[in-house]
Amino acid sequence: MRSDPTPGLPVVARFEIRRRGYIDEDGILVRPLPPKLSDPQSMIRLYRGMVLARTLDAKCVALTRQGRLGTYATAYGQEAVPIGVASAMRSSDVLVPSYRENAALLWRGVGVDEVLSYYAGSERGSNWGGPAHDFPTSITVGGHALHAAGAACAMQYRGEARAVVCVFGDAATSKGDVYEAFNLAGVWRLPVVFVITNNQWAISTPLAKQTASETLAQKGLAAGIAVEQADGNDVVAVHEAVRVGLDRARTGNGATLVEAVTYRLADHNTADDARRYRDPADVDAHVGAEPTGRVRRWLESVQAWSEARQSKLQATCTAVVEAGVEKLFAAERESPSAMFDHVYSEPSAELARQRDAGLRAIANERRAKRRG
Ligand SMILES: Cc1ncc(C[n+]2csc(CCOP(=O)(O)OP(=O)(O)O)c2C)c(N)n1
Ligand SMILES: [Mg+2]
Repeated sequence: MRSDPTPGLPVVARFEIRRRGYIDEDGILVRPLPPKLSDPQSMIRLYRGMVLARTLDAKCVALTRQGRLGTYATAYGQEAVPIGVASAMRSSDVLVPSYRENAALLWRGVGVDEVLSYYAGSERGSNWGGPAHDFPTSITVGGHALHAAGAACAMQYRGEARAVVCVFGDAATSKGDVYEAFNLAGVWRLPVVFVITNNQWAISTPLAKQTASETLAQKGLAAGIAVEQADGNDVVAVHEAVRVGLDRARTGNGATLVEAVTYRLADHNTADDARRYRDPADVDAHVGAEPTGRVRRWLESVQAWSEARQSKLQATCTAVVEAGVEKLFAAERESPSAMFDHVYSEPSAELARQRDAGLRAIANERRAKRRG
Protein backbone atom coordinates (compact mmCIF):
# COMPACT_ATOMS: atom_id res chain seq x y z
CA MET A 1 0.00 0.00 0.00
CA ARG A 2 1.51 3.34 -1.01
CA SER A 3 0.84 5.43 2.09
CA ASP A 4 2.91 7.12 4.76
CA PRO A 5 0.61 7.06 7.78
CA THR A 6 0.90 9.23 10.83
CA PRO A 7 2.44 6.99 13.51
CA GLY A 8 0.01 5.46 15.97
CA LEU A 9 -3.09 5.46 13.76
CA PRO A 10 -4.89 2.12 14.09
CA VAL A 11 -5.11 -0.17 11.05
CA VAL A 12 -8.78 -0.61 10.14
CA ALA A 13 -8.45 -2.97 7.20
CA ARG A 14 -5.82 -5.17 5.56
CA PHE A 15 -5.98 -6.86 2.16
CA GLU A 16 -3.88 -9.25 0.21
CA ILE A 17 -3.87 -10.66 -3.29
CA ARG A 18 -2.99 -14.32 -3.86
CA ARG A 19 -1.67 -15.71 -7.11
CA ARG A 20 -2.71 -19.13 -8.43
CA GLY A 21 -0.41 -21.30 -10.52
CA TYR A 22 0.07 -25.04 -11.21
CA ILE A 23 2.34 -25.57 -14.23
CA ASP A 24 5.42 -23.43 -14.68
CA GLU A 25 7.14 -22.47 -17.92
CA ASP A 26 9.17 -25.69 -17.93
CA GLY A 27 6.08 -27.84 -17.64
CA ILE A 28 6.86 -28.63 -14.00
CA LEU A 29 4.10 -28.73 -11.42
CA VAL A 30 4.46 -26.11 -8.71
CA ARG A 31 1.48 -27.56 -6.85
CA PRO A 32 -0.59 -30.71 -7.39
CA LEU A 33 -3.08 -30.54 -10.24
CA PRO A 34 -6.74 -30.25 -9.20
CA PRO A 35 -8.35 -33.74 -9.18
CA LYS A 36 -10.53 -33.10 -12.24
CA LEU A 37 -7.54 -32.07 -14.36
CA SER A 38 -4.94 -34.48 -13.07
CA ASP A 39 -5.38 -37.13 -15.74
CA PRO A 40 -3.56 -36.55 -19.03
CA GLN A 41 -6.75 -36.94 -21.07
CA SER A 42 -8.34 -33.83 -19.60
CA MET A 43 -5.10 -31.91 -20.07
CA ILE A 44 -5.00 -33.03 -23.71
CA ARG A 45 -8.50 -31.58 -24.20
CA LEU A 46 -7.33 -28.20 -22.89
CA TYR A 47 -4.20 -28.41 -25.03
CA ARG A 48 -6.26 -29.20 -28.12
CA GLY A 49 -8.50 -26.20 -27.43
CA MET A 50 -5.48 -23.91 -27.33
CA VAL A 51 -3.87 -25.39 -30.44
CA LEU A 52 -7.14 -25.12 -32.38
CA ALA A 53 -7.44 -21.47 -31.37
CA ARG A 54 -3.89 -20.74 -32.47
CA THR A 55 -4.51 -22.48 -35.78
CA LEU A 56 -7.68 -20.45 -36.35
CA ASP A 57 -5.90 -17.21 -35.45
CA ALA A 58 -3.06 -17.87 -37.91
CA LYS A 59 -5.57 -18.60 -40.67
CA CYS A 60 -7.57 -15.47 -39.88
CA VAL A 61 -4.47 -13.27 -40.11
CA ALA A 62 -3.68 -14.83 -43.50
CA LEU A 63 -7.27 -14.26 -44.73
CA THR A 64 -7.12 -10.66 -43.55
CA ARG A 65 -3.87 -10.10 -45.41
CA GLN A 66 -5.56 -11.47 -48.53
CA GLY A 67 -8.42 -9.01 -48.08
CA ARG A 68 -10.93 -11.81 -47.49
CA LEU A 69 -11.70 -11.02 -43.84
CA GLY A 70 -12.08 -7.81 -41.82
CA THR A 71 -9.80 -6.64 -39.02
CA TYR A 72 -9.02 -9.48 -36.64
CA ALA A 73 -7.51 -9.62 -33.15
CA THR A 74 -5.65 -12.82 -32.33
CA ALA A 75 -5.21 -14.29 -28.85
CA TYR A 76 -1.68 -15.48 -29.71
CA GLY A 77 0.05 -16.29 -26.42
CA GLN A 78 -3.13 -15.73 -24.41
CA GLU A 79 -5.01 -18.93 -25.31
CA ALA A 80 -4.97 -20.18 -21.71
CA VAL A 81 -7.46 -17.50 -20.72
CA PRO A 82 -10.38 -18.32 -23.04
CA ILE A 83 -9.78 -22.07 -22.73
CA GLY A 84 -9.40 -21.91 -18.95
CA VAL A 85 -12.61 -19.87 -18.78
CA ALA A 86 -14.70 -21.98 -21.14
CA SER A 87 -13.59 -25.32 -19.71
CA ALA A 88 -14.68 -24.21 -16.23
CA MET A 89 -18.18 -23.18 -17.37
CA ARG A 90 -21.36 -25.21 -17.80
CA SER A 91 -23.26 -24.69 -21.02
CA SER A 92 -26.14 -23.19 -19.01
CA ASP A 93 -23.83 -20.44 -17.72
CA VAL A 94 -23.63 -17.25 -19.76
CA LEU A 95 -20.44 -16.08 -21.44
CA VAL A 96 -20.08 -12.34 -22.04
CA PRO A 97 -16.91 -12.16 -24.14
CA SER A 98 -14.67 -9.51 -25.60
CA TYR A 99 -12.91 -9.91 -28.95
CA ARG A 100 -10.07 -12.18 -27.77
CA GLU A 101 -12.27 -15.07 -26.66
CA ASN A 102 -12.82 -16.92 -29.94
CA ALA A 103 -11.22 -20.00 -28.40
CA ALA A 104 -13.94 -19.94 -25.73
CA LEU A 105 -16.65 -19.64 -28.38
CA LEU A 106 -15.27 -22.69 -30.20
CA TRP A 107 -15.12 -24.63 -26.94
CA ARG A 108 -18.76 -23.75 -26.27
CA GLY A 109 -19.87 -25.10 -29.64
CA VAL A 110 -19.75 -22.11 -31.97
CA GLY A 111 -18.63 -23.26 -35.44
CA VAL A 112 -15.41 -22.03 -37.03
CA ASP A 113 -17.49 -20.67 -39.95
CA GLU A 114 -19.70 -18.81 -37.48
CA VAL A 115 -16.74 -17.23 -35.69
CA LEU A 116 -15.32 -16.23 -39.07
CA SER A 117 -18.64 -14.79 -40.28
CA TYR A 118 -18.41 -12.12 -37.62
CA TYR A 119 -15.13 -10.90 -39.07
CA ALA A 120 -16.49 -11.23 -42.58
CA GLY A 121 -19.10 -8.64 -41.57
CA SER A 122 -22.05 -11.00 -41.35
CA GLU A 123 -24.74 -10.95 -38.68
CA ARG A 124 -24.59 -14.76 -38.69
CA GLY A 125 -21.40 -14.41 -36.66
CA SER A 126 -23.47 -13.23 -33.69
CA ASN A 127 -26.33 -15.65 -34.20
CA TRP A 128 -24.53 -18.89 -33.72
CA GLY A 129 -25.12 -22.57 -33.07
CA GLY A 130 -23.42 -22.31 -29.65
CA PRO A 131 -25.38 -21.39 -26.51
CA ALA A 132 -28.01 -18.86 -27.64
CA HIS A 133 -27.90 -17.22 -24.21
CA ASP A 134 -24.22 -16.24 -24.59
CA PHE A 135 -23.64 -12.63 -25.51
CA PRO A 136 -22.15 -11.54 -28.82
CA THR A 137 -18.52 -10.44 -28.88
CA SER A 138 -18.05 -6.98 -27.39
CA ILE A 139 -15.72 -4.74 -29.32
CA THR A 140 -16.70 -1.88 -27.03
CA VAL A 141 -14.05 -1.95 -24.33
CA GLY A 142 -15.58 -2.74 -20.93
CA GLY A 143 -19.18 -1.78 -21.73
CA HIS A 144 -20.23 -5.43 -21.58
CA ALA A 145 -19.35 -5.68 -17.87
CA LEU A 146 -22.62 -3.87 -17.21
CA HIS A 147 -24.56 -6.31 -19.35
CA ALA A 148 -22.91 -9.15 -17.43
CA ALA A 149 -24.00 -7.64 -14.11
CA GLY A 150 -27.51 -7.25 -15.53
CA ALA A 151 -27.68 -10.87 -16.71
CA ALA A 152 -26.43 -12.04 -13.30
CA CYS A 153 -29.10 -9.90 -11.70
CA ALA A 154 -31.76 -11.70 -13.75
CA MET A 155 -30.42 -15.10 -12.69
CA GLN A 156 -30.45 -14.08 -9.05
CA TYR A 157 -33.99 -12.70 -9.35
CA ARG A 158 -35.21 -15.96 -10.88
CA GLY A 159 -33.36 -18.07 -8.31
CA GLU A 160 -31.40 -19.97 -10.97
CA ALA A 161 -28.23 -21.93 -10.15
CA ARG A 162 -26.39 -20.38 -13.07
CA ALA A 163 -23.70 -17.76 -13.36
CA VAL A 164 -22.22 -15.27 -15.79
CA VAL A 165 -18.60 -15.04 -16.85
CA CYS A 166 -17.46 -11.75 -18.35
CA VAL A 167 -14.01 -11.37 -19.92
CA PHE A 168 -12.24 -8.10 -20.69
CA GLY A 169 -8.75 -6.64 -20.97
CA ASP A 170 -6.51 -4.68 -18.61
CA ALA A 171 -7.51 -1.34 -20.14
CA ALA A 172 -11.19 -2.07 -19.55
CA THR A 173 -10.49 -1.94 -15.80
CA SER A 174 -9.77 1.79 -16.11
CA LYS A 175 -13.30 2.41 -17.33
CA GLY A 176 -16.22 3.65 -15.29
CA ASP A 177 -18.50 0.94 -16.68
CA VAL A 178 -16.31 -1.75 -15.19
CA TYR A 179 -16.12 -0.11 -11.76
CA GLU A 180 -19.90 0.31 -11.77
CA ALA A 181 -20.37 -3.34 -12.69
CA PHE A 182 -17.97 -4.38 -9.88
CA ASN A 183 -19.86 -2.20 -7.44
CA LEU A 184 -23.26 -3.64 -8.27
CA ALA A 185 -21.90 -7.20 -8.29
CA GLY A 186 -20.35 -6.63 -4.85
CA VAL A 187 -23.24 -4.96 -3.12
CA TRP A 188 -25.90 -7.29 -4.55
CA ARG A 189 -23.66 -10.39 -4.34
CA LEU A 190 -24.38 -11.17 -7.97
CA PRO A 191 -23.56 -14.57 -9.50
CA VAL A 192 -20.86 -13.28 -11.85
CA VAL A 193 -17.19 -13.97 -12.43
CA PHE A 194 -15.22 -11.15 -14.02
CA VAL A 195 -12.01 -12.20 -15.74
CA ILE A 196 -9.38 -9.63 -16.65
CA THR A 197 -7.03 -10.70 -19.41
CA ASN A 198 -4.05 -8.64 -18.32
CA ASN A 199 -1.91 -8.88 -21.46
CA GLN A 200 0.15 -5.81 -20.41
CA TRP A 201 -0.96 -3.71 -23.37
CA ALA A 202 -3.91 -1.63 -24.55
CA ILE A 203 -2.99 -1.23 -28.20
CA SER A 204 0.15 0.94 -27.80
CA THR A 205 -0.35 1.86 -24.13
CA PRO A 206 1.66 -0.26 -21.70
CA LEU A 207 0.05 -1.19 -18.40
CA ALA A 208 2.26 1.16 -16.34
CA LYS A 209 1.01 4.15 -18.32
CA GLN A 210 -2.58 3.13 -17.86
CA THR A 211 -2.82 2.44 -14.13
CA ALA A 212 -0.73 2.97 -10.99
CA SER A 213 -2.47 0.06 -9.28
CA GLU A 214 -0.05 -2.67 -8.10
CA THR A 215 -2.37 -5.39 -9.36
CA LEU A 216 -5.60 -5.28 -11.31
CA ALA A 217 -7.19 -7.85 -9.01
CA GLN A 218 -7.23 -5.31 -6.18
CA LYS A 219 -9.60 -3.16 -8.18
CA GLY A 220 -12.36 -5.54 -7.04
CA LEU A 221 -11.51 -5.20 -3.35
CA ALA A 222 -13.17 -1.83 -2.95
CA ALA A 223 -16.35 -3.36 -4.32
CA GLY A 224 -16.27 -6.20 -1.78
CA ILE A 225 -15.68 -8.85 -4.43
CA ALA A 226 -13.61 -12.00 -3.87
CA VAL A 227 -10.43 -11.45 -5.88
CA GLU A 228 -7.42 -13.42 -6.99
CA GLN A 229 -4.65 -13.30 -9.52
CA ALA A 230 -3.89 -16.29 -11.73
CA ASP A 231 -0.93 -17.13 -13.90
CA GLY A 232 -2.77 -16.34 -17.12
CA ASN A 233 -0.41 -18.51 -19.16
CA ASP A 234 -1.32 -21.53 -17.06
CA VAL A 235 -4.58 -22.95 -18.35
CA VAL A 236 -5.08 -24.95 -15.16
CA ALA A 237 -4.73 -21.84 -12.99
CA VAL A 238 -7.27 -19.92 -15.06
CA HIS A 239 -9.65 -22.90 -15.10
CA GLU A 240 -9.46 -23.37 -11.32
CA ALA A 241 -9.77 -19.68 -10.49
CA VAL A 242 -12.91 -19.45 -12.65
CA ARG A 243 -14.29 -22.76 -11.35
CA VAL A 244 -13.94 -21.59 -7.74
CA GLY A 245 -15.63 -18.31 -8.71
CA LEU A 246 -18.46 -20.14 -10.44
CA ASP A 247 -19.02 -22.39 -7.40
CA ARG A 248 -19.13 -19.27 -5.24
CA ALA A 249 -21.63 -17.66 -7.60
CA ARG A 250 -23.90 -20.69 -7.88
CA THR A 251 -24.05 -21.18 -4.12
CA GLY A 252 -25.22 -17.62 -3.54
CA ASN A 253 -21.87 -16.38 -2.23
CA GLY A 254 -21.40 -13.55 -4.65
CA ALA A 255 -19.08 -12.28 -7.30
CA THR A 256 -15.44 -12.98 -8.11
CA LEU A 257 -12.75 -11.10 -9.97
CA VAL A 258 -9.88 -13.04 -11.51
CA GLU A 259 -6.88 -11.23 -12.94
CA ALA A 260 -5.20 -13.54 -15.44
CA VAL A 261 -1.67 -12.26 -16.02
CA THR A 262 -0.45 -12.98 -19.53
CA TYR A 263 1.28 -11.18 -22.40
CA ARG A 264 0.12 -10.11 -25.86
CA LEU A 265 2.71 -11.67 -28.13
CA ALA A 266 1.09 -10.44 -31.36
CA ASP A 267 0.10 -7.06 -32.73
CA HIS A 268 -3.03 -5.60 -31.14
CA ASN A 269 -4.92 -6.65 -34.25
CA THR A 270 -4.34 -6.92 -38.00
CA ALA A 271 -4.63 -3.12 -38.35
CA ASP A 272 -1.71 -2.60 -35.96
CA ASP A 273 2.08 -2.84 -36.19
CA ALA A 274 3.44 -3.20 -32.66
CA ARG A 275 7.05 -2.75 -33.84
CA ARG A 276 6.30 0.98 -33.96
CA TYR A 277 5.87 1.24 -30.19
CA ARG A 278 7.16 -1.96 -28.57
CA ASP A 279 10.69 -3.25 -28.27
CA PRO A 280 10.83 -6.72 -29.88
CA ALA A 281 13.16 -7.73 -27.03
CA ASP A 282 10.19 -7.32 -24.67
CA VAL A 283 8.24 -9.81 -26.76
CA ASP A 284 11.19 -12.21 -26.91
CA ALA A 285 11.42 -12.10 -23.12
CA HIS A 286 7.85 -13.42 -22.85
CA VAL A 287 7.79 -16.07 -25.57
CA GLY A 288 9.11 -18.82 -23.30
CA ALA A 289 6.19 -18.41 -20.90
CA GLU A 290 3.46 -18.85 -23.53
CA PRO A 291 0.71 -21.26 -22.53
CA THR A 292 0.82 -24.18 -25.00
CA GLY A 293 4.48 -25.19 -24.62
CA ARG A 294 4.25 -25.72 -20.88
CA VAL A 295 1.26 -28.06 -21.19
CA ARG A 296 3.04 -29.99 -23.92
CA ARG A 297 6.15 -30.28 -21.75
CA TRP A 298 4.07 -31.57 -18.86
CA LEU A 299 2.32 -34.09 -21.10
CA GLU A 300 5.71 -35.26 -22.36
CA SER A 301 6.97 -35.60 -18.80
CA VAL A 302 4.16 -38.06 -18.02
CA GLN A 303 4.71 -39.91 -21.32
CA ALA A 304 1.32 -38.79 -22.62
CA TRP A 305 2.64 -36.96 -25.69
CA SER A 306 4.87 -37.55 -28.70
CA GLU A 307 5.92 -35.93 -31.95
CA ALA A 308 3.47 -38.20 -33.77
CA ARG A 309 0.55 -37.13 -31.58
CA GLN A 310 1.54 -33.51 -32.08
CA SER A 311 1.52 -33.85 -35.88
CA LYS A 312 -1.82 -35.63 -35.78
CA LEU A 313 -3.35 -32.93 -33.57
CA GLN A 314 -2.02 -30.15 -35.79
CA ALA A 315 -3.37 -31.87 -38.90
CA THR A 316 -6.81 -32.26 -37.26
CA CYS A 317 -6.92 -28.60 -36.17
CA THR A 318 -5.88 -27.43 -39.64
CA ALA A 319 -8.59 -29.59 -41.22
CA VAL A 320 -11.25 -28.22 -38.84
CA VAL A 321 -10.23 -24.64 -39.62
CA GLU A 322 -10.02 -25.21 -43.38
CA ALA A 323 -13.47 -26.83 -43.39
CA GLY A 324 -14.84 -23.79 -41.54
CA VAL A 325 -13.27 -21.42 -44.04
CA GLU A 326 -14.74 -23.36 -46.94
CA LYS A 327 -18.18 -23.31 -45.34
CA LEU A 328 -17.91 -19.56 -44.75
CA PHE A 329 -17.11 -18.74 -48.36
CA ALA A 330 -19.65 -21.24 -49.72
CA ALA A 331 -22.48 -19.61 -47.73
CA GLU A 332 -25.01 -17.47 -49.53
CA ARG A 333 -24.30 -13.77 -49.12
CA GLU A 334 -26.45 -12.04 -46.58
CA SER A 335 -28.65 -9.10 -47.56
CA PRO A 336 -27.19 -5.78 -46.39
CA SER A 337 -30.50 -5.21 -44.59
CA ALA A 338 -29.50 -7.95 -42.11
CA MET A 339 -27.39 -5.47 -40.18
CA PHE A 340 -30.61 -3.74 -39.11
CA ASP A 341 -32.54 -6.90 -38.25
CA HIS A 342 -31.11 -7.60 -34.79
CA VAL A 343 -30.92 -4.10 -33.35
CA TYR A 344 -34.48 -4.07 -31.95
CA SER A 345 -37.25 -6.66 -32.18
CA GLU A 346 -39.21 -3.97 -34.07
CA PRO A 347 -37.11 -1.35 -35.90
CA SER A 348 -37.65 2.23 -34.77
CA ALA A 349 -38.90 4.69 -37.41
CA GLU A 350 -35.40 6.19 -37.68
CA LEU A 351 -33.75 2.80 -38.08
CA ALA A 352 -36.30 1.78 -40.74
CA ARG A 353 -35.59 5.05 -42.57
CA GLN A 354 -31.83 4.37 -42.51
CA ARG A 355 -32.36 0.79 -43.69
CA ASP A 356 -34.60 1.81 -46.59
CA ALA A 357 -32.25 4.63 -47.62
CA GLY A 358 -29.27 2.23 -47.50
CA LEU A 359 -31.05 -0.42 -49.56
CA ARG A 360 -32.12 2.18 -52.13
CA ALA A 361 -28.54 3.46 -52.42
CA ILE A 362 -27.20 -0.08 -52.92
CA ALA A 363 -29.86 -0.84 -55.54
CA ASN A 364 -29.03 2.41 -57.42
CA GLU A 365 -25.33 1.62 -57.32
CA ARG A 366 -25.95 -1.87 -58.70
CA ARG A 367 -28.16 -0.48 -61.48
CA ALA A 368 -25.48 2.10 -62.38
CA LYS A 369 -22.83 -0.66 -62.50
CA ARG A 370 -25.00 -2.80 -64.79
CA ARG A 371 -25.43 0.14 -67.15
CA GLY A 372 -21.65 0.31 -67.21
C1 LIG B 1 -15.22 2.14 -25.40
C2 LIG B 1 -14.08 1.94 -26.34
N1 LIG B 1 -13.07 2.81 -26.34
C3 LIG B 1 -12.03 2.63 -27.19
C4 LIG B 1 -12.01 1.56 -28.04
C5 LIG B 1 -10.82 1.37 -28.98
N2 LIG B 1 -10.04 0.22 -28.49
C6 LIG B 1 -10.18 -0.98 -29.05
S1 LIG B 1 -9.23 -2.12 -28.30
C7 LIG B 1 -8.60 -1.00 -27.22
C8 LIG B 1 -7.59 -1.41 -26.18
C9 LIG B 1 -8.16 -2.34 -25.19
O1 LIG B 1 -7.16 -2.83 -24.36
P1 LIG B 1 -7.44 -3.96 -23.31
O2 LIG B 1 -8.71 -3.68 -22.57
O3 LIG B 1 -6.23 -4.13 -22.50
O4 LIG B 1 -7.72 -5.25 -24.22
P2 LIG B 1 -6.72 -5.99 -25.24
O5 LIG B 1 -6.97 -5.39 -26.58
O6 LIG B 1 -5.34 -5.76 -24.77
O7 LIG B 1 -7.13 -7.41 -25.21
C10 LIG B 1 -9.14 0.26 -27.46
C11 LIG B 1 -8.80 1.47 -26.70
C12 LIG B 1 -13.10 0.68 -28.01
N3 LIG B 1 -13.15 -0.41 -28.79
N4 LIG B 1 -14.12 0.87 -27.13
MG1 LIG C 1 -4.68 -5.45 -22.82
